[in-house]
Amino acid sequence: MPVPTRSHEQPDADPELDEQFSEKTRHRAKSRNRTRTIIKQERVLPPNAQRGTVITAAGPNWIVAVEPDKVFHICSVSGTVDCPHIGTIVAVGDVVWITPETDQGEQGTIVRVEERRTVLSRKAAGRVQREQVFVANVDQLCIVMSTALPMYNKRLIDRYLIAADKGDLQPIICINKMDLFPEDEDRRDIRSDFTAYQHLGITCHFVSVKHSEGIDELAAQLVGRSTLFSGPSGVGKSSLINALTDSRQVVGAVSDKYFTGKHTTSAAILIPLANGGSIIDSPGIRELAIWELGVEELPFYFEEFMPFVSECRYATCSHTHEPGCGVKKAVEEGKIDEERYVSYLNILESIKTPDLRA
Ligand SMILES: Nc1nc2c(ncn2[C@@H]2O[C@H](COP(=O)(O)OP(=O)(O)O)[C@@H](O)[C@H]2O)c(=O)[nH]1
Ligand SMILES: [Mg+2]
Ligand SMILES: [Zn+2]
Repeated sequence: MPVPTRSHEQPDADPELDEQFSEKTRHRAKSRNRTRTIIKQERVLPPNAQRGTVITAAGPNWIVAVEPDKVFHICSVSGTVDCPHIGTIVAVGDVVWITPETDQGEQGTIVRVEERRTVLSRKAAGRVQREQVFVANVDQLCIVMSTALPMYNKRLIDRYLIAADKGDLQPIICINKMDLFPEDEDRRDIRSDFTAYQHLGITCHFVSVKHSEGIDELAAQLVGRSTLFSGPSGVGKSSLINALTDSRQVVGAVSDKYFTGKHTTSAAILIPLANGGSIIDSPGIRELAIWELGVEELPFYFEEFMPFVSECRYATCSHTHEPGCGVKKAVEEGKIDEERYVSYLNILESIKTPDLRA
């Protein structure tokens, strides 16, 4: 294995290489769009309707764990689904009502989608303004990155933090592959690279799945809650989830039944935890364009800027080029983390010139 190197260069994301947007997914999304779904609100439920949770996608259909015994049903979405939201009608984690088709095995039709408690979403790739919901109703977002191969991307972490804040998810940061840096000095460097986040009250875990390091501490934070694991591909999300749950069994059971061959993480999948709560494994993402984020509201998502904003000479200060900017002064004096400020500039730029990213 090559010796990993760490550099402070943060690559800019490339939406075209996004794992989630493989040609296959694109094709599937296209054919899914062809069938029109009419959203009707507060339709009366059929008497045989049953409630359940969407655990993963299987082609154009959804696998729903139906209460009370969590029996998997493969479900299509009704052409006249009763749904309180537009855009992504069904997502993993959604609580839905289905009408089972008992004579044909465990199949059904989703007739109602309940209101979402939380969402993690982004602006969908492409020119059309559309929200893409990754997952609904999770409590926590565990942002997973690795020390190297690939090295963590703080620009992406800061985008995740905004998406979590908007969608009401509690963020956690998890840096995997600590085994690649056995020297104390390197480990100290890596940890100190995250002090700005610890100051913001975000728990940072430094773990190694390979050496079973830090896994118990992370597991303790997951009990009784639902947690989405998200990050670029190759950082060890699936390995980590295997170490924390019997996900192999769940993924295996779903794959045997609904997929021919192995189910790699091509869609998000919800895995229950033995002691309460659940974990959601998801495909790697490289790009996170935040849905509905205005230039004026952006500074509010950088909480640590707030005490200095009142010192700006101009009330409309964008904290970029203006003279007498309190935020820039605080960055120069080391009171605001320079890298967080770089993320601010980066996101501001992408809001102003969305076409460059879309
Ligand atoms: N050195 C090292 N490699 C790891 C560790 N965890 C996972 N990997 C490797 O990283 C690669 C990607 O892992 P995977 O779990 O598929 O990542 P995912 O794409 O984020 O789900 C695999 O080759 C794993 O064996 C770790 O703690 N240390
Ligand atoms: Mg994976
Ligand atoms: Zn300013």
